[in-house]
This record gives sequence, C-alpha cells and structure tokens, in this order.
Amino acid sequence: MPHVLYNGPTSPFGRMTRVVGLELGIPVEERQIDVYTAEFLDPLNPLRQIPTLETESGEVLYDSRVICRWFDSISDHRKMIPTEQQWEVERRWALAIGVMEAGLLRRMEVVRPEGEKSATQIAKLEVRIGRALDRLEQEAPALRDAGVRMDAVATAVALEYTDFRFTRDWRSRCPSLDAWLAPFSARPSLVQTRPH
Ligand SMILES: N[C@@H](CCC(=O)N[C@@H](CS)C(=O)NCC(=O)O)C(=O)O
Repeated sequence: MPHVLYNGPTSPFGRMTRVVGLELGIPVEERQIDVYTAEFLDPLNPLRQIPTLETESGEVLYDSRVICRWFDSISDHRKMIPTEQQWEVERRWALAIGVMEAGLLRRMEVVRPEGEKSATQIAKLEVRIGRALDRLEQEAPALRDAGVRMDAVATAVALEYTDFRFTRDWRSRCPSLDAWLAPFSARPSLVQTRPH
C-alpha cells in the first residue's frame, strides 16, 4: 500500500507536502476529504486537520512540516532540506508558512457572516502578509540560487495561495519575487497541484 495523504482541494499546507512528494518521486495516494466532517480522521489526527499522512507501514504523521521532513528523510533522490544553510532554509520556510497561515486566517475571517467578522483582524493579517512578502522580495536572490529546495517550494505555494485567496497585486511591489516565481511555478509538481 502506498502512503495515503488525506488532503483537501485548496489547502496550501497539503499542497506543499504534495509538491515535495512529487519532486522526490515518492508514491503517494492522495485522498481528498472534507476535513470539517471527517470524523474518521480523529483517531489518526486528533487535531482533525489536513494534511495527515498514513505511511506504508501504518504510521500516522502530521503536520505539513513533519510530512515534508519525513518525505525528505526517506528519499534517495536529493535533499530538500540540506544541512548546509539549514537554518536559513528553515527560517525562510517558516516565513512562507506564516504567509499561508495568515492567508488562511484572513480567508476564514472574510467568509464569516456580517456582524461577526473583524475588519481590524483582516487588516492586521493583510499587513502581516505584506511585510512577509517584502522580506521575501529582499531574499529573491537566495531563492533564485536555491533550486528545488524546501524554502523555495514553500514560498511558491505561499505566493500562489496569496494569488488564489487574497490578491495578485503583490507582483508590482515585489518584482524580483514575481520574476523568480514565473519559471518556478511552471514546474510540473506545481502545475499538477494548483488549486482551481
Ligand atoms: N499546522 C498545520 C495546519 C494545517 C491546517 O490548518 N489545515 C487546515 C486546512 S488548510 C485544516 O485542516 N483546517 C480544518 C480545521 O482546522 O478545522 C499544518 O501545517 O499542517
């Protein structure tokens, strides 16, 4: 039995794990679920969140960062998280995940019923995303040199999630990031997993 990845159609965290699996050539069977009604997931992941992975040997892993690390550890292809520059890669990976988290929180706030949503909270999250993208813009040269490394994959997924759920307007303010993303996002692993 291959690894089974419980995922959803638009989760940036799930997408990140799928891209890593594809890039490393790890056979993964993806099962798309509605996480909000997926009671069967509770014994596997008490947080009832996606992505959740059931490995070939029946071990269960979450969250997305752990799944990416695990794929990298079993891969005989190449290392997404090299020991060289490890902490720079980890820090930039965390920054990209922060953009995904802020984008998800913003989305959850935006779809709340009128009267329940907080404009202050939405503005705070938008400012956070803007600050993070400004930093990633400064770091575009490092992303260009990274190749298919964990921080680059996470940044690409975070930027496309920003496009998908918030705005494409960051492109004029972050031209180097935009120039880096254009060819990177044409990779089959990203094309195949893009949310519609
Ligand atoms: N820290 C987790 C976050 C995962 C997460 O927030 N997943 C969302 C979907 S994008 C989810 O499962 N939401 C359902 C819920 O929290 O009830 C990870 O990196 O995997």
